[in-house]
Amino acid sequence: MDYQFKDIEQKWQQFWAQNNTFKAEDKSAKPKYYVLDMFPYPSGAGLHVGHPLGYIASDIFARYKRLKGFNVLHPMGYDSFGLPAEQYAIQTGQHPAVTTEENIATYRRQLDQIGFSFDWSREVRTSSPDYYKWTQWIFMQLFNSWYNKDADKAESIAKLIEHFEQNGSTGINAVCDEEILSFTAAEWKAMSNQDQQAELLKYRLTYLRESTVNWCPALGTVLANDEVKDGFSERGGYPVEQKKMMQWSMRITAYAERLLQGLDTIDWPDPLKEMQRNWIGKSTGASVKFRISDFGFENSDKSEIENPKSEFIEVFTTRVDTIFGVTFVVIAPEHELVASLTTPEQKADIDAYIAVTKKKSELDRMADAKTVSGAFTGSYVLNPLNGQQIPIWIADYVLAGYGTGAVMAVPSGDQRDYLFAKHFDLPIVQILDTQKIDTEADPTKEGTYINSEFMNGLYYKAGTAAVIAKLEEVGAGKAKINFRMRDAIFGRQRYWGEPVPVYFKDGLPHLIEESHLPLLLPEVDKYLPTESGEPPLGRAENWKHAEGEYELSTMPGWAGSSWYWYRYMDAKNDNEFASREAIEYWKDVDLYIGGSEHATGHLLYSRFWNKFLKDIGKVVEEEPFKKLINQGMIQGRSNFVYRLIDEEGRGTNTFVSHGLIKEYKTSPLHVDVNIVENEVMNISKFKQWRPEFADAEFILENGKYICGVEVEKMSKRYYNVVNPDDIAQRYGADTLRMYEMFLGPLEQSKPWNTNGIEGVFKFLRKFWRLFHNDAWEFSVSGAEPSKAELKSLHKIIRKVEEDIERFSFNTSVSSFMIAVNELTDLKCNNRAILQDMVIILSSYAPHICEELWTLLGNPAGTLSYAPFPKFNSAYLIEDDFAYPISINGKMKMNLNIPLSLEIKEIEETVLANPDVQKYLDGKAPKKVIVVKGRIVNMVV
Ligand code: ANZ
Repeated sequence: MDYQFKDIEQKWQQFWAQNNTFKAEDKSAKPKYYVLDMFPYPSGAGLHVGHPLGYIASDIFARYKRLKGFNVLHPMGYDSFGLPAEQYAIQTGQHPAVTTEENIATYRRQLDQIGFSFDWSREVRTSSPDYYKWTQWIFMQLFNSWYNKDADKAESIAKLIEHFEQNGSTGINAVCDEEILSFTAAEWKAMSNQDQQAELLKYRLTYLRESTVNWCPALGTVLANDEVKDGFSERGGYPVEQKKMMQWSMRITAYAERLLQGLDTIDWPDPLKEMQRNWIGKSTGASVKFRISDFGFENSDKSEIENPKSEFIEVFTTRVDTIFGVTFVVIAPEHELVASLTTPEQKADIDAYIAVTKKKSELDRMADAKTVSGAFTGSYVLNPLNGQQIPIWIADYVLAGYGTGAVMAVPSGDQRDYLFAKHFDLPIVQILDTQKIDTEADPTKEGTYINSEFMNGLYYKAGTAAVIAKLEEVGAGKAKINFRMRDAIFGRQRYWGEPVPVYFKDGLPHLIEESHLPLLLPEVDKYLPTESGEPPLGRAENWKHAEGEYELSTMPGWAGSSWYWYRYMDAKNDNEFASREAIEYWKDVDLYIGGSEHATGHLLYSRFWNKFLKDIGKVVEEEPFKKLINQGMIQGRSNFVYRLIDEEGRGTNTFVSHGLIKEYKTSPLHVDVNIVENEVMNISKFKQWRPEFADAEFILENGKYICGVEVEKMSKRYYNVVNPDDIAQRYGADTLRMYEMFLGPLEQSKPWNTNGIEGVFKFLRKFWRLFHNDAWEFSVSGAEPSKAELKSLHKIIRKVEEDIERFSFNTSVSSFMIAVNELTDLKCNNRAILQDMVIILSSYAPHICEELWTLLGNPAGTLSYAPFPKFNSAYLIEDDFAYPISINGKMKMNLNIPLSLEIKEIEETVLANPDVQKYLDGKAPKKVIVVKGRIVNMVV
């Protein structure tokens, strides 16, 4: 029979499903291998051909590992909470659970059609209560933990309370809020429960705090920084503004150093690691305290100034060695000391400036490095090392949330400080370095020179270490490491997410009982905020904890995806998020494949939660994903038609073929790529495509309408979306799988181009042909394989093994084609050879291989666990050598001669060869030189 891919694929997909072929064993004597895909958000649009790229690669790898004798865990699920379903619900009133369910069904159908070897018995859905029960449970563990810097790990709050009861707050070295209280054990015990709880909240790993957030009024929610692009929401493109709100936060900063160090232990792409390093943003420097001087208040009415909150302004600097060049200090407009430092004379200026700043987002503030703005507070600080008076300014280039929100400005060292000094006419002091000792004042240089020395009256440039030592001595500073990373906001004012398992009593949060988990998402009448501006959960009726009000915000999109790989290990467990046994067996993900867009979101949060779960003894590995690969994007390949423009500049209903557009005035228009084949448009389909084209006319080339082409993002908007369903229908899943790999290296972005798919389809048919005679009857021979056949086979065994191990899937596809061509030329129909070929090809094209495996007479069942053929280098040893034959030093030809022949025999073979005789023209050579295995040279 000819290659009937439809029947074959359907048959095997059913077989795999019915027999749970890919169910991973919970316990096994085999070594484990965990291949994970980033699970999809099931959107309404379904999959396009770009989505399965990574899934196909991981599936090939998973199938290959099974053949190699591993117990493979290769699961799939859905990240099914999220904004789009909710937006749709708002528009249509449809419950997000219903649309999510429908979308999941579509995804599942599409995935099944591609023949993935997923273990569906372990499917997870983040929006299902038996899953989010454990997301809530992890939240509770975080709430019940604090970070002990001395132990460098999270510990239980109970342990912290114990310490407070015995020793008060002394001896605690925690990652916590800045304003913590100092107290004795007695004072702690004397505190009301309310005050104790308020204090503990400052230590918890998930905690409430007022923070400036990206508020998106149109979406009615707070967005993470990476969900905002240029002041608009990434999804939907709605305006985003800055707003202060009480928010749940996650103390990810506690893990900053470990998140950084861990990167050195994992096999991830370097650019991705670099993005995480930048995001974590470790800076080594110093914090310096500048005493606030009352100089500025002398001429004004001090009584109007509220009691200064602090005697110092603390700055963070990475260049403490420039401390003698400080000519002003700048604090962020939001800095808590602004009000107390502002003199009455300066108040109007400062207020006006703060009003302007409020309108700018942090990103704008950082991006806007060129325009200088700021205002003088009227107050001064003293340089701790030379007592100089230094004015205090506010400016929005200093960010409130970074370092201490205050900088010592050094115009001679820092570009922004320099521009600021020039603009406001502030002094610029050059710092003398060792080479400049003798040139006290260099008139060619701007500003005043100052010696940077403070020891022994000698003129040195003070080095960082010396300055820090001096600052420590006078109690004005110390070495400090600062991280750019901030704690992560963990709340959304939205409906379709995990409820936070917390209720409020007397203004403080309390966890619900663990036995009450999951805290179910309640029903609401509308998915919109309440009239009083509360999140949608505020609409739920009779949704109340016995002791107080439930938290109304839900968890952010990243909650459910920050631990899901553990759930797959033991997806049905009702008592634990996964059993100890399962976690100790599967440990971590060996190979993770997914898009690079998750570089600093999902992949950072997951590492954070993993480290936390390790600290509390629930998991065993410090890093969750040992190896990670980012697949490239598949871009769309758009087609264009060219509308003729008439004399008045109006568009007509006539379309000019691409090759002729130079001769006319036209304007391009996207056309559906599905009605174009090899750039030739199907005119009648075009007429049906849209009513306005029903009587379109065409200016053709050679009777055809040829379209233009461009590579763009694959998007509905460009009519260039190719649906894998169509490809699978037309060519089959095996062709689709191989073709997606054939497009190019996995990590690279590349345009989808259906033009080449025929070639892959023909290859599979040719492969099928090897097993069949001319009448398309299955027919293989039991004869001994020939050397040439064995050579072809072992070449491909080695190649495919090497390729898969280094994730080079595209190169294998071309090698398969070469191998099948070779075997076809050899007229190979040898069972032994073909059976091994079937196994090798099966991870790429599993359906056809399963069918041939059965036809070959193997016992009923699957080849998924057959042993991968063993490579034997002996078959590749060459028997012949193509000797170059030279006459009088000139190379004339190559001659294949068995390597086993000795010099005399080689000489005889050469001389007997009719072609050589032609060259010799009947003459006998004077001399024949034979170098065995190298060359034959004759002198005539
Ligand atoms: C004095 C100095 C002199 C500085 C010099 C730099 C160059 P990174 O590497 O990013 O950590 N800075 C500190 N806090 C800031 C804030 N909240 N907003 C804006 N800028 C801030 O950079 C640390 C440097 O950035 C610090 O070192 C400080 O300026 C500034 F020649 O202090 B420097």
